[in-house]
Amino acid sequence: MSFLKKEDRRIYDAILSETKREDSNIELIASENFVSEAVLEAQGSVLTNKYAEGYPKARWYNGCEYVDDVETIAIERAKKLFKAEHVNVQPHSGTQANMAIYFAMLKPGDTVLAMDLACGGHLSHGHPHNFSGKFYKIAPYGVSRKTERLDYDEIMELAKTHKPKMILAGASAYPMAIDFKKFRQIADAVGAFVFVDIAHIAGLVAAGLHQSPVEYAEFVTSTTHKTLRGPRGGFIMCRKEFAKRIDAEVFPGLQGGPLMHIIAAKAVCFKEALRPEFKKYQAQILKNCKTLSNAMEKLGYRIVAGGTDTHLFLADLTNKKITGKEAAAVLDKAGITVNKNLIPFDTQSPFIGSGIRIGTPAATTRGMKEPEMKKIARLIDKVLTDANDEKNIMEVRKEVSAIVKAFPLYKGLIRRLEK
Ligand code: DSN
Repeated sequence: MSFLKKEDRRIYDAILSETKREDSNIELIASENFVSEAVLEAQGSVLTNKYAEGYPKARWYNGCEYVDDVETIAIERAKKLFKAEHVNVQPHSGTQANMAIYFAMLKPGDTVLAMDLACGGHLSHGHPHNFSGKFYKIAPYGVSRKTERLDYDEIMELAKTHKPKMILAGASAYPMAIDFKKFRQIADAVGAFVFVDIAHIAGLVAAGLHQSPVEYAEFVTSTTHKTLRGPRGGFIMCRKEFAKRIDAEVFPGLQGGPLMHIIAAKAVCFKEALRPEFKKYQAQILKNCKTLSNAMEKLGYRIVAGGTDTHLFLADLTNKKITGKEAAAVLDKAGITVNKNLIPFDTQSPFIGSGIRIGTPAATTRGMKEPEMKKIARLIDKVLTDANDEKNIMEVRKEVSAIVKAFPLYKGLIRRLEK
């Protein structure tokens, strides 16, 4: 970053500090990860200079021969990875990918059955302040009060009552596997189509460690930056019959020029995800998540839904006499990053939350395994048990530093940036 250092010291300093923060903390935010240096290089390339409105071989600008190659490669790799009939890699984000499905397939006021944010859904699945909640009639489904898991019989009843045009499956804070085949059956019973958002579990799906929705849903969207470990962005998979409609909705419907540097980085991410090592990585995410949640359960934490099948779990802190907001703040001080989260049927506001969401994709990328997960559970407990004791927090901070030192992030990057 020698040019940046000379040109804009404040931004250089912020990037350097963020690099150090990422290196020195244990990252447990379930939706975050660390991309490869190849992904970083692709997204930091001259492709950011190029306008390429349209699609490969059908652009509005000239000089697109190389970015055409990039986009075609990204599409082909994503199709192979997920066995999808059609892929659009242009959405700038997961929410924009989702928006394309709503806009292409529904009219304002149409009914959508989607998972309630308070039970683990996502803002773009119908939150009243999001476009989805403003333009469409949302019939929310949650989880069972008893099991805190999806109750497919109840979802079937809701579908029969509300007769939605679209049924949306997928979540951002649901720890258990989702049965997309059951969603297909529910949709068929009421004549709806199925849209699945796999942003969180895309890496697990790609690795064959979670049921794939591709054969059951007309539309599947995802981000590339969570378990999939690529650049920040979105993409859409759909059946061939909807290809033209979806592509036209993304461009010119919702977006102008695609971010070709990000599409290049998505292509690199898909290539990495097609390798056998990626499957091993995803399997380790799952082992780490189970180990960490079991260890926390042994320390007296109530684990929402009784466990995890995925890369994340929710710890209910009610019996620990600390809120999610307080817990996340004090853990951050100790160098452990998580986020506050609502638990199902929470009595706290979303700004406070009774729980924390913990995920293992990023820590697993660093090479951490089961022994580190057990240590991390003990450290989380030590912080939360004595949350007002600064000395206690600083002791944990030291232990965190010792753990991360053994798993350096981007070997030598900080030294190179400081040159
Ligand atoms: N903000 C993301 C998450 O943390 O789950 C969802 O988009």
